[in-house]
Amino acid sequence: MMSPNLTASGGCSASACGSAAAPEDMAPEVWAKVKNHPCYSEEAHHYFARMHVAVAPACNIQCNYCNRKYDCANESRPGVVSERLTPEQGVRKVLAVAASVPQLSVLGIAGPGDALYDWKKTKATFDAVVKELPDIKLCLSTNGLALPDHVDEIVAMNIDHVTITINMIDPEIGAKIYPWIFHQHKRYEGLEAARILHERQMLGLDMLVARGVLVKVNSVLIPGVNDEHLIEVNREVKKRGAFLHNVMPLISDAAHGTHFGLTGQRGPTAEELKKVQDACEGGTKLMRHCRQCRADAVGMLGEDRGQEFTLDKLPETIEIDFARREAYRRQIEAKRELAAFARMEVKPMETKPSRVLTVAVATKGDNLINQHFGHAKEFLIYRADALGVSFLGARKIDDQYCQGGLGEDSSLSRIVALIRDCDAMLCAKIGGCPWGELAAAGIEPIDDYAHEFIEPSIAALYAKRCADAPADA
Ligand code: CLF
Ligand code: SF4
Repeated sequence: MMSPNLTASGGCSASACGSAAAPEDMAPEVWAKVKNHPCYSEEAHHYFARMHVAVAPACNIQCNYCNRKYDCANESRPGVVSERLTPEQGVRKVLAVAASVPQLSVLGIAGPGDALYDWKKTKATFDAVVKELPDIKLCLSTNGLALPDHVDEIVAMNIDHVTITINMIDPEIGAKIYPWIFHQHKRYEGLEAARILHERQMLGLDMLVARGVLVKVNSVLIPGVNDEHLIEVNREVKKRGAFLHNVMPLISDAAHGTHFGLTGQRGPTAEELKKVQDACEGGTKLMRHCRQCRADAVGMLGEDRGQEFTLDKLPETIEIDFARREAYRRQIEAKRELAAFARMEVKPMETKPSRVLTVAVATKGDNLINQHFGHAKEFLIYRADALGVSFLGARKIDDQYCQGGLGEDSSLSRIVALIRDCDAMLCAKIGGCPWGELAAAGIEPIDDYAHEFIEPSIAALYAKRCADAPADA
C-alpha cells in the first residue's frame, strides 16, 4: 500500500491523544510502546524519526486513488518516483540511516504495494533489520485484505504498530472506492469486492486489538463519497479498540493517472477536512500530525531526507554507534523531564471557555520554539483555551521566506495567507519586514519565547492575554 511515488493521498494518524499526550496522560505500558514512535505520539514526533523502505511493490486490491506506477496512496503522497528495493538493499539502507540519524526509532513498510500481500519481502526485511538493529521499532501499513492471515506472525515478530487503511464500513460506499480485489486466488468486483474487503478489515482489526497490537486506522477523505460516512467509520473503529484514527485528505490530480484524478474527483478543502476531523474528535483518538509521507520517506515527519540515502549514496561499510543512539535517547528523556517541569509551572487559567487563542509555531524539533521565521518550512498550529493547549495540525510552507539570505516578498504573502486565522506566530527570531506584514494581517509575531518549550509557552501567552484583557472585561 504505498509506493515510491504515489498518486493519491493516504498516510497514518493521532491527535489530542496518542498524539499530543505526554507520559503523565497515558498508562505506562501504552506510553512505553508509543514514546519513541513519531506517528503514534505527537509528543514523540518532536524528537524521533521514522523511515520507510519500499520493498513491497505487489498489491491485492485497486483503490480509485492509486496508480501503481506511483506510490500507494494509503500511506504516502503522490508524485515522485523513487527506488524500489530488494529486502537486502532495504536492510543496507536502514543501517546506513541508523548510522547517521540517531533520531531514527521506527522502520515502517508501507508499500509501494501492500506490506502484507507482499509478505515474504516485508518479513525478510524486518527479520534481517532486527538482527542488526535491535533498538528499532517495526511498523507496517496495510489495506487489511490479507491481514487476518498474518496476525500470528505479526505478534511473534513484536510488531506492535499496524496501520489499516479503512475508508468505509458500508460496502455500497466501498464499491465507489475499490473497483476490484484479488482474494484467495480469485478476482472480485463491485459490491462483493467491497464487502469482502470490509469483513477482512474488521476481522483483522479485532484480531490485532485482542493481541494487544496498537492499531492506527487511516481514512482517505473523498468529498461526496465518504466524507460524512467517515464519522461512522470513526465510531466503529473506536468501538473495536483502534488506538488512533487518521483522517487524511484525498490528493487527486489528473497527472497522477488515477481513476479519481482522471474523472475529476477533487480532494477536500482544509475546512472540509477539519469539519470531519472535528466531528470525529469525540470518537477514537485523532491523529493530526500526519504529513502523508512517501513509501520511502526518511527523517523527522516534517522533513524528507530520502535523497541523502539513495542506493548509490550508501557507504560500502556501515558501522552503527549504538552508544550514540543510546545517548540520544537518554538526552530526550532528560528533555522530557524539563518539559514536564515547564508544564507544571503553568498555572491553570480561570477564564471563560469561550476565549480562544490560535497560534502558529516555527520549530526545527526538540519540542522547542527554535526556528527563525525566514527558515521555517512548516508551522505547527495550536489552540489554547481555558481547558489547555491542543495541537491542531501542521501547515507546510512551499517556499520559505528567506532564500539565499534575502527575504522573498511573494513567499511572504503566501505565508501570511497560510496562517491568516492565527492570532500569533511564535518563532526564535524574525526580521522587521515580515514582522510588519504579519502584524498588519492581525497576526502578532512573538520571539519572546525563543528556545522555550512550545506548549508551556503558549499556555503562558494565553495566561498573559487573559490577564491583560479578562474575559469579563
Ligand atoms: Fe510509517 Fe505509518 Fe508506521 Fe508512521 S507513517 S507505516 S505509522 S512509521 Fe506517519 Fe507518514 Fe502519516 Fe503514516 S506521518 S503517513 S502516519
Ligand atoms: Fe494502491 Fe490501494 Fe494497493 Fe495501496 S492498497 S498500493 S493505494 S491500490
